[in-house]
Amino acid sequence: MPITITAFERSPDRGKGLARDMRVRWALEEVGQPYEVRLLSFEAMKEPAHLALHPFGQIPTYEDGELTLFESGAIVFHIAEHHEGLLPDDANARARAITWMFAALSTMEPPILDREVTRLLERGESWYKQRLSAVEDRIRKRLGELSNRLGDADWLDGEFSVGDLQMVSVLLRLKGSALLDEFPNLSAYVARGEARPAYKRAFAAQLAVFHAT
Ligand code: GTB
Repeated sequence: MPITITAFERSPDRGKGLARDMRVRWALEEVGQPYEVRLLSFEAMKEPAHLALHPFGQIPTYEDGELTLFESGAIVFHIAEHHEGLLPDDANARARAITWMFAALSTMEPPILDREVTRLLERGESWYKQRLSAVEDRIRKRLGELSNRLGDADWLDGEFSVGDLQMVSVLLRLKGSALLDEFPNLSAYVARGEARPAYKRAFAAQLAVFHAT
């Protein structure tokens, strides 16, 4: 049985590749593992068959033989640990790549998610502008720190790793915003990620779903 992941039957992002199956697809493409995709409607995600795989009724999930996983971070980490290509061999470099993966998900992504929630759900509030500005300041601070660390390097720690895959995926949520444009080295870093053949294959695959449905 091939690896099977789940994804939106009809992604609300209309094929922009922002749903989290994209990170899993990208990781699988980087390590050269074929996979199948089971597409789910919002209704199907909340049905018992899917809840048995994912307690929160979300995508993505990952099935490989007897193993079922949920949480894109855990899935991508599992793929990186079990296949060549996303983690360095040297033990210390490997630990640093894992650190960057966590930094992407637990330091960079939360304020970026806050911004999305604010823009989506709080626009009508009297305090909307102040809140958005405060959230954007928090993001700007983190981007500045990341930009300083990256400097003029291509990737965060030597060769491309799972840390870069997650960091680029998180920063892509800001693509097109003035925030990312304030940091040209980060914009170029994101563009380098998008230029990887594995990213392009993953992106095309999720876009094909949007066009087909
Ligand atoms: N922490 C989990 C993970 O990383 O796997 C989060 C999973 C998650 O948020 N899944 C979302 C989902 O299933 C899809 S990706 N939502 C349906 C539900 O909860 O009922 C999040 C997402 C959705 C839409 C966009 N978009 O339109 O731009 C971007 C990201």
